[in-house]
Amino acid sequence: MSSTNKARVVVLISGSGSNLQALIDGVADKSLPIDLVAVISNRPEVMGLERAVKANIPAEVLDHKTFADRERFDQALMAMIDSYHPDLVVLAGFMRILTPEFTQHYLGKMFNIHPSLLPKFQGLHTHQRAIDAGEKRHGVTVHFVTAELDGGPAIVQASVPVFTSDDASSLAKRVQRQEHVIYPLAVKWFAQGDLHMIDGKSVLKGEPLPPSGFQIESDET
Ligand code: NHR
Ligand code: GAR
Repeated sequence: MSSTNKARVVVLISGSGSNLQALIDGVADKSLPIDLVAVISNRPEVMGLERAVKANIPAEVLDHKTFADRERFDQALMAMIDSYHPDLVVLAGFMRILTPEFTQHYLGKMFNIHPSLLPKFQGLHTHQRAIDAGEKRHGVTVHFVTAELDGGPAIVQASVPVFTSDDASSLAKRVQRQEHVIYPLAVKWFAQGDLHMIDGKSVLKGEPLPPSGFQIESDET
């Protein structure tokens, strides 16, 4: 296949970009048939931007603090993204809530990775909340983005054990190792044309996925 008919992917970040790195590594080792056409951060000077530059991917900053309101930030972000003509938009640790106009514009073409076993623990500080709730297992979910925060149809979910010795940081590390497995997997399914959002559900190879998505269980410590 020539590079011109690979799926064009724009990645949105706010921070360290380890999930971005997992995608970059998949492209580099040829396991992920996509073109990473741009990385956009709402925060200047984050490590994810350096990762993009190192991988020769156009890296842009759109600082939300320079906009009067969410609507105007989202309009500018949409214009920037669309200038790259993406097939897929990937939120990878992107920390700004998006307006319904934005999510509608990319409906069925935008993923998020959320560090919990959705529908449990929507929102922020998920690792500490899972520990405080006494959960035996915790994990991460890739889902299509809809207007409902962390509420779009799940694609794939990986779970890990929670140990009594865990704090939020040790648990986050265990979860993040799974993030770097399942995000490239979901992006690959989409790029191959195997994954669609149909009638508000995730459909893989013609089969509707269960509400919590394709399940992966890891027992690594
Ligand atoms: N937008 C919509 N409409 N739907 C989703 O499912 C979204 C979304 C935007 C981001 C990621 C999400 C997560 O995985 C995501 C999913 C940020 C916040 C938040 O409260 C909540 C959820 C997520 C990301 N952000 C604060 C805000 O005012 C800012 C926090 C900060 O800057 O540190 O936007 O968890
Ligand atoms: C990841 O753990 C991701 O699941 C989480 O932020 C981290 C970003 O790491 N996402 C959210 O909390 C979304 N609100 P990264 O920048 O190294 O990919």
